[in-house]
Amino acid sequence: MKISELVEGVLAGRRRELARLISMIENEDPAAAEALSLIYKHTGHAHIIGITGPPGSGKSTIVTRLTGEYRKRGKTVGIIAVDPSSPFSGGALLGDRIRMQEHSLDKGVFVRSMGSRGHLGGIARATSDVVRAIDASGKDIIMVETVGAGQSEVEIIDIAHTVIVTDVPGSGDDIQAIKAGIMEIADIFVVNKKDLPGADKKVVEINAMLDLDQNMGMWRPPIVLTNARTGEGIPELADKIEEHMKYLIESGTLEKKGLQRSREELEQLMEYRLTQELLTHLQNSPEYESAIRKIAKRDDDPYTVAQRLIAEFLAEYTQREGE
Ligand SMILES: Nc1nc2c(ncn2[C@@H]2O[C@H](COP(=O)(O)OP(=O)(O)O)[C@@H](O)[C@H]2O)c(=O)[nH]1
Ligand SMILES: [Mg+2]
Repeated sequence: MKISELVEGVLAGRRRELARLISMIENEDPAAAEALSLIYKHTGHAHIIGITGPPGSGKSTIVTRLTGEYRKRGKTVGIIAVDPSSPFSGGALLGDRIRMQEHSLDKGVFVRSMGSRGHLGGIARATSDVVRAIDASGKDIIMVETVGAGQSEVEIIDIAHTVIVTDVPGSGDDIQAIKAGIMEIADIFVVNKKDLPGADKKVVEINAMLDLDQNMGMWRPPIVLTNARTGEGIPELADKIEEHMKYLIESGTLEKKGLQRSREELEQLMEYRLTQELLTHLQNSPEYESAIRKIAKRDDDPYTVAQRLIAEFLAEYTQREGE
């Protein structure tokens, strides 16, 4: 398939082409970058929601329920389940897939699971590109589920407009307790499994913690009680998510964050490209190996050599561009 056809299919919202592009992103196919650059202008419309929290707290069930709610409200939905432990087609997500089956025949829903192993640019980079592909395909809402067990849930704030942190009753001191670092990234708290004892106590605990937060801005994260099994509290959660987006727009936060993200992304890409160009250039230069040997023998120091090599490269690069 030609890139232009692939891009056309993604922009038309066709499932097959979207799945294909996501596989290319996953496999770090160089053609994916070309497609991503072509679709970029068509992104930026979806409300991206991150959902993180301890394993078993009900994230996948909440995502499934929210999907139903959004479909009722006439919105299309994309879902990405990021599992840091299992490879892409691993068994851990099978349960999620079965649960999502009620939506699997719905053309307004697109579901994808991602393993976080084997991404050179990191899981955040790959996830961000996959979100973009789904965004370009015209989905109104994109939900990203990550397990609260490492770097991924902190990286989710770079991608999501709204971060939901889930917890369950009675998880105070045991291993289910949400780490402080995750609490700080929450825009909305969900205390799921409200049918279990201790749900109200959990709300009190989170509120007490929020009262102590010195860095809170204009938005105080609301706490929503849900029973994701029955769907109780899910419409309220969808309302709070919408309210948060309204806040982001009206406070100017959305625009500010968009600029910040564009700056960071551009700088990361430039850094990567520059380094690649420089290293390619050096690989063909015989002096490079001898410079390394000199550093190892203490005949030269890496600080001076780095500065010299970059200066030489830039001079040559500028000359080459000018020709
Ligand atoms: N009692 C109860 N169980 C729930 C609720 N929500 C989810 N569960 C169950 O909790 C288990 C873990 O849910 P899952 O959505 O896979 O959690 P995840 O690991 O955070 O994605 C499943 O067996 C769900 O059926 C709830 O509100 N109440
Ligand atoms: Mg899950």
